[in-house]
Amino acid sequence: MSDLFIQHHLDLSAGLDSDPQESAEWRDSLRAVLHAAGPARVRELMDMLSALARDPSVAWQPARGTPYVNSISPSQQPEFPGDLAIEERLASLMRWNALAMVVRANQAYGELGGHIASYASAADLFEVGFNHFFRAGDQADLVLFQPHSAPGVYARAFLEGRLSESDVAHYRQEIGARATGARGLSSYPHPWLMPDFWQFPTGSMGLGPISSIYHARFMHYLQHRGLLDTKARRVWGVFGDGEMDEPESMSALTLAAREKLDNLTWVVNCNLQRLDGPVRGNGRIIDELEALFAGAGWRVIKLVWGSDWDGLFARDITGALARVFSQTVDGQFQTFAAKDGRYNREHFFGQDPALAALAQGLSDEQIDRLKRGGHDLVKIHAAYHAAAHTVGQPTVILAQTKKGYGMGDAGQGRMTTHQQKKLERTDLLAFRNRFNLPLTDEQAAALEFVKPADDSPEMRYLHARRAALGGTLPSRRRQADALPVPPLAQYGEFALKAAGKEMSTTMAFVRMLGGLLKDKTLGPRVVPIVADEARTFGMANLFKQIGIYSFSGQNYEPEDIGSLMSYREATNGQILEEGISEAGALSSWTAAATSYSVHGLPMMPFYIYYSMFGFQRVGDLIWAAADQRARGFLLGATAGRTTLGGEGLQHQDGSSLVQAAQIPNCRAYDPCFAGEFAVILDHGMRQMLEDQRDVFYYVTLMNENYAQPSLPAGAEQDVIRGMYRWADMAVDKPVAGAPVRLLGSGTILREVIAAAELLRDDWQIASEVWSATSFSELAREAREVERFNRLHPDQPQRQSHVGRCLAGDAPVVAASDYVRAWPQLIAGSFDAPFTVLGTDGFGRSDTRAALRSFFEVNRHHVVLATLDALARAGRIDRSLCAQAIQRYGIDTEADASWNC
Ligand SMILES: Cc1ncc(C[n+]2csc(CCOP(=O)(O)OP(=O)(O)O)c2C)c(N)n1
Repeated sequence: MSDLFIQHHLDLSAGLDSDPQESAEWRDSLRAVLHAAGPARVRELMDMLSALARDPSVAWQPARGTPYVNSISPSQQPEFPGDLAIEERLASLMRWNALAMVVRANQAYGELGGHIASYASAADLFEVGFNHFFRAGDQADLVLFQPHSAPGVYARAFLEGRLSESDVAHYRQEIGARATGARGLSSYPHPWLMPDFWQFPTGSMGLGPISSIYHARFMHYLQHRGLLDTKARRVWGVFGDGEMDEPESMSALTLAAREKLDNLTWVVNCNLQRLDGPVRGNGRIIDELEALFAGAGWRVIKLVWGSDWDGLFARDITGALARVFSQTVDGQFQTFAAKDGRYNREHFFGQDPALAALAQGLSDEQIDRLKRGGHDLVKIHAAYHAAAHTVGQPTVILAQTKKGYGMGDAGQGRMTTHQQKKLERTDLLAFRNRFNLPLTDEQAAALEFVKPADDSPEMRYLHARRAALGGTLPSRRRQADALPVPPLAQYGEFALKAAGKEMSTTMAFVRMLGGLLKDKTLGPRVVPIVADEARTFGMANLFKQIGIYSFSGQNYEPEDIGSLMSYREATNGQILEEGISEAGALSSWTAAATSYSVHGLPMMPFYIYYSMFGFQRVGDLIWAAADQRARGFLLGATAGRTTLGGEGLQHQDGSSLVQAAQIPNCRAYDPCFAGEFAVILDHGMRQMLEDQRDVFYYVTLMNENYAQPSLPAGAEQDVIRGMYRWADMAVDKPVAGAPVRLLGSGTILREVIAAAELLRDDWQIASEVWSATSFSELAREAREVERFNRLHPDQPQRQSHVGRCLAGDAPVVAASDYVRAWPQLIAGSFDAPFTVLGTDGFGRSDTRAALRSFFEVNRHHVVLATLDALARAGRIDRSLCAQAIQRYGIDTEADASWNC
C-alpha cells in the first residue's frame, strides 16, 4: 500500500475521524498484512469486511473514485520492450509530417480545414499501439482511430512506404489529386473513399465507440458459434474525452461488461478539451469517466502522470501532490498546460509550501517538460500491456494528455487549438526545435516532409516492429470468398406461386428466413437480429429452433420450457436479440454486414425492426455502415403510414424509403407481394454474397394480411429494376383514349388495382396497372441514362426502364403509403403528366380504411386523381370528377390538417 494512498485517505478523512488512535491501529494492521502476506490477502480481508459493512444496519457504501494518480504503480510496470529513443524520434517525425500535411493543404487552399492539435495530443498513444500492440495480418486486431487524428495515421503510412509524398501532399484533395496521379487522402477514416486502407468510419462522434463494442461482441459470437477462431484478436478504440458525451458512446458500456468483452480496449485521450473549450472545466473528466466505466463493470486504468512525476510522488511524503490534484479542476489543468514552466512553478507548485519545495530541484524548463501520462511511452506501454492481459472485463485507459502538445504558444492547451491549422514561421521553427527534427530553418518553413533513409535505424526499427506485429495497418480487405446462395425455389416457391393464399409479407419473410436457415452452406451464416420485437414479427419459433446468442448460455429454466416455442438462450445461439436498443442492433448488423471484410468471413445479417425506428432513429449509424461497405438486409417491418393501423403518429412510417433513397449504396424496395419480396431477397443475396457488390438492401415488410397472388411469369428482372406491369384493365369502348397508367407501391398497390377496376367498371376507362417495387432504383437508372445522353449527344440516345415503361403521353398516377417525395423520385424521367398521391403529414391512430381515406390514398381517391389527370389532359370532361366525388361520397371539405 503506497504512502500516497494512505495519505490520500488521511486527507479525505481529516477532521472526520472520531477515534484517530483506533484508526491508526487498523491502518497499521492492514499494512502489516500487506507486507507479510501480500495484496491478495489484503483483497480477501477487504472483501470480507466490506461484506460485513454492507449489512443494512451499517449501510456502508464504497467511495467512488480513486486519487488522481496512475492506476499502475512504477513497481508494476513491465520493462519497456522497445528502443525508447528511436520510438520517441519516430513519434516526433509522425507529429511533424501530420502537422505539415494539414498546414500545407491550408496554405494552398484555405478552405480545406483539418486538425493538428488532436493528433498532437494522441501521437504517443497511437505510436505505442503501432509499435507494440496493434496486430495486422491473419490474426489482425480491429483498430478504430479518432477521426480527426487521421493525419497521424497517414503520416505513419507515409513512413511505412504505403503512401507516397504526393499522396500526403494531397490530404483533403481527393478529387484534385487524381489529375496528378496521386491518391487523395480523405479527411477522416472513410472505407468508401479509401477501400484498401480505412476499415472503420469513425467521423461521426460516438459511432466509433458503440461500434467497437459490437464488433468485439460479434467476435465472441463467431467464436462461440464455432465459425471463426477470434480468440487471439482484440478491438482497440482510441477516442476523445469530449466524444464520451455522445449518448452512443455510453449506451453499450454495460453490455461490454456483461458479456465480459476482455477483447476490447478503449483508450480515451483525455486532453481535457473538446472543440469549444474544456470538456469539464469545473470538474475532472477522468474522475467522471472512472466512476462511469467502473460502475458499468469495466476495468479502469488511469494513466495520468508521466515517469518524471514518479520521483516527485516518491519524495512527496506529506501527500501534497495528491491533495492539490484533488482540488484542481480541468479548466485549471488546461491553463497549466497552456503556460510555461515558470508559470507552473508559481501557480501550481506555489500553491503549497511542500509542493514548492518539491519543485525546487527542477528548472523551469524541466517543469515545462513534466509529462502527462498519455505522453510517456513507457507508461502507455504499461497500461496497454495491462489491458491486453485483462481477463473477463473490457478495459478503458483514461490517458491524460495536453491538447496541441508541443505546439507551444501556437496551440498547446489553447482554447482555440482544435481549429488551428495555420502556423507562422516562428511556430514551425519552435516545433522543429521542440522535437529535434532534422530540418533546416528553410525546410521547416517550407513544411517539407521528413522521411529518413531506408537504412536508417528509425526506418529499420519501424519496419521491424510492424513485421513482428504481422504487417501494416490500417488495411482493409475488399473481398472474401463468394458464398453460394441456394436456389429461390428451395425456400421461396410458396411465395412465387402463392396463388391467392392469404398472408402478410412479414410472414412470408419469416418463412423464407426459416428456409434459408436450413441451407447447409448459407444457413449458419445467416444472422437474424431483432431489437425486442421478434414476437411482433412472428419469429418466436426461431428462439427454440436456432437459439438466442448468449455467451453464458441459459442459467435458468425458462417459464415456457415445455412449449414448442420456448425462450432458449444458448452459447451457440444464432439470433442476436439486442433488447430495446436500435443503435445496438444496428451496430450488430454492421459488424455482421462487414464481416466479409473485417474477418474474411461473409455473413448475411437480417435486421428486422419497426421501420419508423430505423433511418429516422439511427440514420447516422446506417450512413456509417454504408461508408463501411456493409452488405446485408435491413427490413423495415410494420411499414407504411396507413398499414400499421392503430399505432399512431410516432410509429407510422411514411418517410424511411425516401431516407433510404439518399444513401448511394442502399437498394430500397417497397414490395406489395410476397413473390416480389422473394425475388428481391434472392437478387440481393446474389449481389452481395456471390457478386460481392458493396450494396445493402432496405426492404419494407407489411403486417397486413391479404391474398398473395403468384408472381406473373417473367416479371423478375423488372421487379428488380423497380417496376413491372401487373395487369391491363381493358375496356371495350374506352372513353379516354389510350389506357391511363396507374402505379402503386407497397400495400397501396392493392388500392390502385381496386381503383383500376372501378375505372373500368364505373367509368369505362382503360388502364395499365404497374407495381412500382422501387422508385429509387428507377430514379437511379434514369439519372444515369439522362446523364449519358446529355454528355454524349452524338451517340444513340438511351432509354431508361421507367422511360420505356411510361413512354407516350398517357397520364400517370402514382400512389404509395409514403410521402409524395417517394414516387416523385421518378418525376422528370418521362414525358407524360404525373400525379402523385401519398401520406405526407403526421400519422393518426385509426383503422387502415380510415387512415387511407384521411390521407386520400384509397381506391376512391386514386380514381378521382385519375379522372382529374385525364380532365387536365383534355381527355375527358371535367364533370366526371364531380360525378365521382358524389358517387364515392368523397368529402371535399375533409380535414386536411395532415398538410400542416
Ligand atoms: C456527431 C458529431 N458531432 C460533432 C462533430 C464535430 N467534431 C469533430 S471533433 C470534435 C471535438 C472532439 O473533441 P474530443 O472528443 O475531446 O477530441 P479531441 O479533438 O479533443 O482529442 C467535434 C465537436 C463530429 N465529428 N461528430
